[in-house]
Amino acid sequence: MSFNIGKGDALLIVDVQRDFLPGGKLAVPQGDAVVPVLNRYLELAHEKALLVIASRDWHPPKHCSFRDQGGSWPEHCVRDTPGAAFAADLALPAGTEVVSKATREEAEQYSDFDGTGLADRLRARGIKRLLIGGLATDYCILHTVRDALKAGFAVLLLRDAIRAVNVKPGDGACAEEEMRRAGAVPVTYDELA
Ligand code: VGL
Ligand code: ZN
Repeated sequence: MSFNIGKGDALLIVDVQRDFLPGGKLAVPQGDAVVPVLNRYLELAHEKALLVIASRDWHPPKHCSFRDQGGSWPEHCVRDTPGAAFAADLALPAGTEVVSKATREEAEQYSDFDGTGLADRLRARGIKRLLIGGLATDYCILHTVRDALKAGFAVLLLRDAIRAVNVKPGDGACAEEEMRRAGAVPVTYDELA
């Protein structure tokens, strides 16, 4: 199958931040494994002149999702701290557009589209399809993919470039199944290149 990657496509890299990698404050198992794969997708994006967007979880110090504020996560991705930085080895190009989310104390925002204006920004650029990878499959990837489809974008889910938290075993697999049913097309690098 040919996916004809090019005009109208954008690469959306979700939350590949140090706190989500092994050793980080909310480490996703094997979260670091997405980095070299995403670097290959970034090379493809460069070859095909795709827009590249990188989102980041960008919490204030007392975000409601943190356990000591009554939430369910350890403190993570506090804005302007080293843990909130993108993975050091992720080869984001100079023109990468950054989307910051969950920036207000009182609101959780797992989706890159929630309150960020991202859909309109993409439409204004003529983007019709998104290649989506990053962390974590069962949270920010799931919510972002759902919203992308609802907003009318086609989605290629980069299934070799996502990893799950798996609070319950199987959460990641369930999320992948839900995204597929909703219309996301799972692909691997070799199928695209
Ligand atoms: C995420 C848990 C808490 C994510 C963000 O980026 O998937 N997960 N905050
Ligand atoms: Zn978070």
